[in-house]
Amino acid sequence: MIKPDGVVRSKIGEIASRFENKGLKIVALKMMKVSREKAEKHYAVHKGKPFYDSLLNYITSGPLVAMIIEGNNCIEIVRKLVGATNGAKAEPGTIRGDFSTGIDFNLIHASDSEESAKYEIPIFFDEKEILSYERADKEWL
Ligand code: 3AN
Repeated sequence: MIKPDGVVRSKIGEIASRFENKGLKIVALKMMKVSREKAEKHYAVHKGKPFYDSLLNYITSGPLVAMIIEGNNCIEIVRKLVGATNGAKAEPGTIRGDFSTGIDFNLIHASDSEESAKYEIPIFFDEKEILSYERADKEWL
């Protein structure tokens, strides 16, 4: 998910292209403004933490771009490309390492396990919005 700061900072193309360039496949993508209710469901694991309210305000502050990405070792690779939670600590070359200076606005969210992906995807997508196609360079990936 490209969060609202990624959208207003015009990083949608830059971020999506990092996943495409690596060899992963975007199979669903949409821009939306999430309701408080959806945001609460998405960040349920953080309920009660000191940053929970500001996190919800941030994520509902403007449009975001939700994506479903597929590929070999997808979760491991995506998390590596995203970088550490705190942009100040994230390695240069990662999305957060290149564009974020802290933890409050870190441009992107990525599921950290298959289990969390299975929980998060239906919050943002209907089954019919997930499309099937082959990348033309599939044999090389
Ligand atoms: P990640 O997005 O790297 O998986 P999580 O799941 O620990 O990190 O945290 C979810 C989101 O909550 C982060 N992307 C960040 O926006 C916010 N967050 C996490 N820890 C803090 C913190 N200590 N202070 C402020 N915001 C935080």
